[in-house]
Amino acid sequence: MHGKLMTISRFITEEGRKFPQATGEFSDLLEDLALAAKVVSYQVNKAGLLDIIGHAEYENVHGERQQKLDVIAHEAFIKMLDHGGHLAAMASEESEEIIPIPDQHKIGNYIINFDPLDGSSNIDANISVGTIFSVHRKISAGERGTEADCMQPGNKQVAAGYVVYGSSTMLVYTTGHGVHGFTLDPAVGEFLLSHPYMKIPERGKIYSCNEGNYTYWTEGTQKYIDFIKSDNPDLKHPYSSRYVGSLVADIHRTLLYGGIFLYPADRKDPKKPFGKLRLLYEAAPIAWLIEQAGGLSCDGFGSGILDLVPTSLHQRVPLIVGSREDVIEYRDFIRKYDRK
Ligand code: P6P
Repeated sequence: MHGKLMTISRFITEEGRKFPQATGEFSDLLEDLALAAKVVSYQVNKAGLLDIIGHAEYENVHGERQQKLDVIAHEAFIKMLDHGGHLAAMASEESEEIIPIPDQHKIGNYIINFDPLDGSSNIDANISVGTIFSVHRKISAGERGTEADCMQPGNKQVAAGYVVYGSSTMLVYTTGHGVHGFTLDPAVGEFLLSHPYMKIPERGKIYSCNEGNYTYWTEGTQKYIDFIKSDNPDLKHPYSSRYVGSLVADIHRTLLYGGIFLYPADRKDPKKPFGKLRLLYEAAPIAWLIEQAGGLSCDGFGSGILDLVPTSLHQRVPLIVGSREDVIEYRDFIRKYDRK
């Protein structure tokens, strides 16, 4: 037996003892999340067999055709989380409005923003997909949670993380005391601690972005990408390009191997001037997680992601995130070429 097998429940409890201010309620919420992740993992891994691949009958709130697994994941997280007594409201990518806690259930002191199944357009190609979640304390006065509780800046998060449904299912989270990774052992149905205190390398050798959008990026972003693809002697080392097109898969690799992930603002679609990714349940949790692992994040316009004050539930934001030295180098190009 390699070292002691630490389940996520035991780890959360032991970590909770180190930080007495963390209430038991908070630990229970994380355990509910882990349970929901097991349910979704089972569905995702069985997708091909249970004929739930392919488009659902209708489109989601953003006019995107909703994959059946999207719907299953969305409903699984709601069903697993709405009766634990820890939440006052939820917000999901798949729901235009916030999701209230049913009348018959106890209302708690936290809210959760989540993307139930990010990257779902890749499901048919059997590419890794993921769930992303962000937890805040309720701040509104009334009993029930409100949009204002969900629309807090990333620097107010109390927990954030993702589940990556890949060759194995992993849950990676932070509560502000480091980043910890757990791998699901299907035999026992437990998430076991496999990556304690994860740290992102100071600098990586991989850049990750959709270069098909190059024409639409700002000059600073274009010059940065040109630089890391060049043989400029100022370059610390050559870079490789890796882009899955599934946010959780690209971020998980960036966390483990280092480097930089970019979904910058682009002028491709005037309706989406800030790129494709959402602030509340994609960029903010990812940015906090990477910063907790020693990395950096920015929006390409001079702000850190965690300082952005949300203005709408599903607002989009550019996301540049990764190894400290790589993000600092990117910011230098933005400062040099984009500051008018
Ligand atoms: P593009 C998947 O659809 C997703 O929402 C993220 O998971 C991913 O990072 C991004 O879109 C990919 O977008 O425009 O490069 O295909």
